[in-house]
Amino acid sequence: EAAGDYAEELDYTITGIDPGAGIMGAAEQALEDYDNLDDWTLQSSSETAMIAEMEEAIENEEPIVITGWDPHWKFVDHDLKYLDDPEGSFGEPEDIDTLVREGLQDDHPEAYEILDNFEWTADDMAEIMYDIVVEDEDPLDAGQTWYDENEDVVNSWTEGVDEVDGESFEIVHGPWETDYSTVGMMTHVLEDMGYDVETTNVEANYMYQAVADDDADAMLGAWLPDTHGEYYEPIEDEVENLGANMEAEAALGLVVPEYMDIDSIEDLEG
Ligand code: PBE
Repeated sequence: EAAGDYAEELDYTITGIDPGAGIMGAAEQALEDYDNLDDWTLQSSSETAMIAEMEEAIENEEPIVITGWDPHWKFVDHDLKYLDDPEGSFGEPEDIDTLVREGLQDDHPEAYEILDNFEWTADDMAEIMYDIVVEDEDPLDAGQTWYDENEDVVNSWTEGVDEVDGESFEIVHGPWETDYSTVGMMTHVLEDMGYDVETTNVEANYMYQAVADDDADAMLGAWLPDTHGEYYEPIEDEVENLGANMEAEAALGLVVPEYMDIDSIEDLEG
């Protein structure tokens, strides 16, 4: 197969995830930015369905183009590559921020301080994600394993913070394994400090609205400034941003199996 001959085999289709995900907006932007993608469309599904399609393609050594991101477990188990993005449709590596509702510091100063101290790395998150997706573990079990193996890290967030007595605390998160991993871990951290933690999975736009409306106390997966910019900007003044819990390691792009002999989005013919 010559480079770029994949378009027909792929039916001019990029395989994506849930329509509310920020990466879907970036992929739509790429369809506009690249002339060679004029005839292509972005197929929405879910993270689970996209991964299933990717794994089937890999099994048959067939081409596939997916919306991909870091941190993610999929790069551990499969030989994949990001396509170069000379137009910059997918932006630069960004931060993952922690957002809390206004008034949290007064109502739950202990949780506020822990969340303010919370920071980790893409490798940390990927360990939990791997256990969830590949080992089929429950997010809470995978989060507990990471916690047990990284007590020094957790202690650096909780040191000097007083325990509480069964106060309830609600975390809202998106429908992706990045968020399940983070929340699975943080639930144990807060529960060990005496909180009664409830977690709710919602669509991306509602996640931001819930914190702005005080329906939830916190969210831990704000991909900013770009991926979730359209959700964040309208409510920016109604939440408190505690800064990055992961710095400059979150990245988006179009991802293909290594065996496809193209290197750039520009190589996808249309
Ligand atoms: N993601 C994972 C999400 C954020 C976390 C990249 C799939 C998105 O909104 O695109």
